[in-house]
Amino acid sequence: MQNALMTEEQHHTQGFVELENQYGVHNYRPLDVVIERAEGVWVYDIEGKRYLDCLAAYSAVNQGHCHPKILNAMIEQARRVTLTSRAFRNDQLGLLCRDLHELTGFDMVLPMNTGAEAVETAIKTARKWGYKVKGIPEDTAEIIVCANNFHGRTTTIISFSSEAQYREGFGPFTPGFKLIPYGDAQALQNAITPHTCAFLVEPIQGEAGIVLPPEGFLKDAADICRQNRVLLMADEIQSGFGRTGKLFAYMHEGIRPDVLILGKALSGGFYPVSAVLSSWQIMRVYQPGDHGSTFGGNPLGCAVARAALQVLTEEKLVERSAELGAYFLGLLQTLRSPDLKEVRGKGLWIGIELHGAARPYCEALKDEGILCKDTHDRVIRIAPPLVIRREEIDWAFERIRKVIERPAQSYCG
Ligand code: PXG
Repeated sequence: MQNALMTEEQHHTQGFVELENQYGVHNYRPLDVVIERAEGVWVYDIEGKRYLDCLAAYSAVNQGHCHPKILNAMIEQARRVTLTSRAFRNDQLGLLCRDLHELTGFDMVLPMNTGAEAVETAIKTARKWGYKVKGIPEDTAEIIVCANNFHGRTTTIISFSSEAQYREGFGPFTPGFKLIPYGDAQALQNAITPHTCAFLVEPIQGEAGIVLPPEGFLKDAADICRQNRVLLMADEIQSGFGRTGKLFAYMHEGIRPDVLILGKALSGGFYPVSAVLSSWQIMRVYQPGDHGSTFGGNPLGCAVARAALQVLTEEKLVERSAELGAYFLGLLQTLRSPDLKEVRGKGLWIGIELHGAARPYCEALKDEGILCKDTHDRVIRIAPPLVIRREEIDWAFERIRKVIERPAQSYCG
């Protein structure tokens, strides 16, 4: 009905932009490209223009858009049963938990939906473990977090954000968090008290602008946590599932967190599926009724996630990310421009840091057929689906070079 009432104009980009601006809340400032379909690394807008997706929905579509195997799993499961609630069991949840155990080595899985919910779940897990197992006095547990963290948007999570805009106007905040500088093991050591139950960290900071910690930081942090009986909780929602060239980014330093937080690519972008993984010793703090979610562990999500994990393994996406990421980074590091500050990354997760605003470059890249997103004002994030091919990287690089090496003044007007 709505479609029939649309004017000819509304079928074009500006029409959709206006519709969204009129009826949708303005909590984002998207590039004005209206996507109507996608396949693999390519997305298509309503005007028929094709773009190479260099954002991959913030790493949720590592397996590529609309992967046929995940799509089939979703359709088949949707025909059988989609939601049972956890009041009953379903024939998919146990299989997903087993698959995750076999892939990661963690004993137990607590399924949720969005990333923020998984982070909230990890926080609750750490606190309960702190009280029940470590013996921290009730309501005094502390969790250490890092400056410039991004762990989601719930009230508790923004309570420990160091980004003013994420907090402004949303108080009062949840207490019990301590901020330290990212990558500073000594600061972690100094911040620990007998009340500390956990250290929550992104092994590589995504939203902060693809920030790699100094080498050895995670290893030192893991040692400090172990020595002080503090849980190391890795948020691999964006860095996980091959993005950095390892299955998980913590593997670059040969460590193993106590709690692993997953989301995004766990479902290949089809459906929100997140999870918290840990050992039996930690997860046994939960009793029936302590925590839950209507959709968490639902059969549709579990079937989709199982297929997404299979694709990751079968198509060797972790290995691809390591190999093609090094290739892409090597190309991008040959870029020359007075506006360019640094090109850094791991696997297919690359940040191009500029001296000025990144947004105009993202607009220009869009016109060249590449979609990417500025982060922290000055960083262009390059994070294509891990199914990208070498020829597609070459294609992208030529366009990125054209835009980056163009004289800066062409972006001022
Ligand atoms: N942890 C990390 C490391 C993330 O990158 C989350 C948690 C939260 O996930 P959910 O599914 O709740 O969004 C993320 C999410 C945004 C935004 O606008 C979020 C992310 C990336 C870019 C934008 O909220 N990452």
